[in-house]
Amino acid sequence: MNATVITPDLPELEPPRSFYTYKSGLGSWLLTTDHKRIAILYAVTITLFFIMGGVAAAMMRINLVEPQGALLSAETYNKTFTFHGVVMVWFFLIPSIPATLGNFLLPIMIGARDLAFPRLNLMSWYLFVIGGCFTIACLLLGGVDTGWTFYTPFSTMFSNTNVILVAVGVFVTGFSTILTGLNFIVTTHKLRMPGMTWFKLPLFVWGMYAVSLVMVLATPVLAMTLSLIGLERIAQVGIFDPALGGDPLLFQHMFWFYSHPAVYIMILPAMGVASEIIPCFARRKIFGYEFMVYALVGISVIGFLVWGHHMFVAGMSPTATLVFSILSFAIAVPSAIKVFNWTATLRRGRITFEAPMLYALGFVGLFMIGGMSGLMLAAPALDIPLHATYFVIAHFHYVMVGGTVMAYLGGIHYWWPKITGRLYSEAWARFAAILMFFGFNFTFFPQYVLGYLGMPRRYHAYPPQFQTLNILSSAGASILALAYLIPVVYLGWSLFRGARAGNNPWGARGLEWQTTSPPPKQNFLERPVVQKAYAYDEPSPDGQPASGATA
Ligand code: HEM
Ligand SMILES: [Cu+2]
Repeated sequence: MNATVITPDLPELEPPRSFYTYKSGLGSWLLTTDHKRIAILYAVTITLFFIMGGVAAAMMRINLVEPQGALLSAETYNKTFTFHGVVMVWFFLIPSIPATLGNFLLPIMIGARDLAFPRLNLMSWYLFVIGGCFTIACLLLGGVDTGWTFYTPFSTMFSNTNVILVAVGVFVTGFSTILTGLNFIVTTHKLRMPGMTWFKLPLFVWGMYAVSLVMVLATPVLAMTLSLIGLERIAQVGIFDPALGGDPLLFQHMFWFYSHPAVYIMILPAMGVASEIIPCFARRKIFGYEFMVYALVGISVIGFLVWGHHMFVAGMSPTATLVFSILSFAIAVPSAIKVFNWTATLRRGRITFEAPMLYALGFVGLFMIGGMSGLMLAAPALDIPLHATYFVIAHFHYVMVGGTVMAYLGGIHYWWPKITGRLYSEAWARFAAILMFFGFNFTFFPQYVLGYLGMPRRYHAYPPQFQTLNILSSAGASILALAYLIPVVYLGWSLFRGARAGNNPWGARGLEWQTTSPPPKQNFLERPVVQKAYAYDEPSPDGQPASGATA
């Protein structure tokens, strides 16, 4: 008797192995269509870009220790800040949270297996890398000295550097942004699991959705602007050059029509991250959920109407100046609603200060300082003397580095146990977060004062009375650099040696905490249970008790 057992083929049910052990080898990563692996690919690449941008920042800060410039010639200094700006904006900040945390978490948070278009997702990463290669090639071939804003007529008529190469790099990356945005929009519309209604979505998903709309609508304008710069440089067609009948103001309108919304591409995801972390460590559902959603959407819409505040001294009409000023004040309203609601969530919460919470609180504080100084700049009477000074540098670093980078790191720490299945050293993580907050203020607060005293930006040398504050700022920058290095060490350690994290180490709510850590390739082994967002007042499906904090 031969009793052969015929096992039925079950192609759907893969063994419950995590997404990064189910297959190995470089090829399985470089050709993956798994949104979780693509998120890791992005995380690795943007970290490399952050390091390159950081080296450029260090060179600038070393140079500015001495009034006559300690390290770089004027020309090299110009190329250094251009490279720093281009890399940090397009190759770090814009992709940071959406491409890494968004890619990893968006499908899981809505109960889907992947994004709507997995192959397009992989292609977005390749476009990103190709764009990055152009930018690095440009650096190796001598660099660009126009600043990351490429203002004409300098960029088109006078600069004899590789403007076109870097424009191509940014142009190609733009496609990556657009495709990611489309993918997120379609995924959020089509792949939510049954029961996951729009108003049960976590605010992180709302943040990804809002930012995707901005990405898809704004980035094409950047692509056009960069193409026109190229055309003007090569063929002198007379779009921007007044001698040929063009208008340099047109360039600024086009550039900022993209680049102001782009700053919201950087900050909306950060708001999404903070809105996950704060309720979790306050053990309380977020205050005013609906208002938080409307505020996100409101910011995305008004974000398209305020670009002119970058051009108050460029020669706009007084009427345009007035309108842009008023609209810029208007955008403070939804931003203030968000800060108010985070604060209200904290009130009467049972707060604990784990590392992700420290980063999130750091984000809220620094974003507020950055935002308030933005209001000052939105008043033309203040902007006219402060424009193109270090006050502006301080303003956008408070928002982008104090805001987005802090939130990004907060998110990395919060979801680290989910992504890797491991815990990191809480003591080191708290230490790094506090050191970073301190180092950050030490670096950038003196720059507000420098700007107020009249030190212009983009100069490699300066009058001696500005030296003390510059030394302070550079000293702070070295502390900040150290604070960025520490997480690299303990997170790297955690990756190989960290204790097992378990599925839900923070006792958090949300579908991503109902699957294993790290998640299996298909995201869930069992069907997760949808609750309303931030149901900290109810027990969670995985057995975590209700928090008891007052709602
Ligand atoms: C880590 C410490 C950092 C230091 C010490 C630093 C320092 C500087 C300096 C000295 C400038 C040039 C100012 C000028 O001469 O006009 C600058 C410009 C800029 N930085 Fe940073 N930076 C840091 C981090 C970052 C990060 C993380 C980002 C973005 C994520 C960023 C984005 C920018 C941008 C967009 C500019 C404008 C460039 C321009 O206007 O041409 N920086 N930074
Ligand atoms: Cu703006």
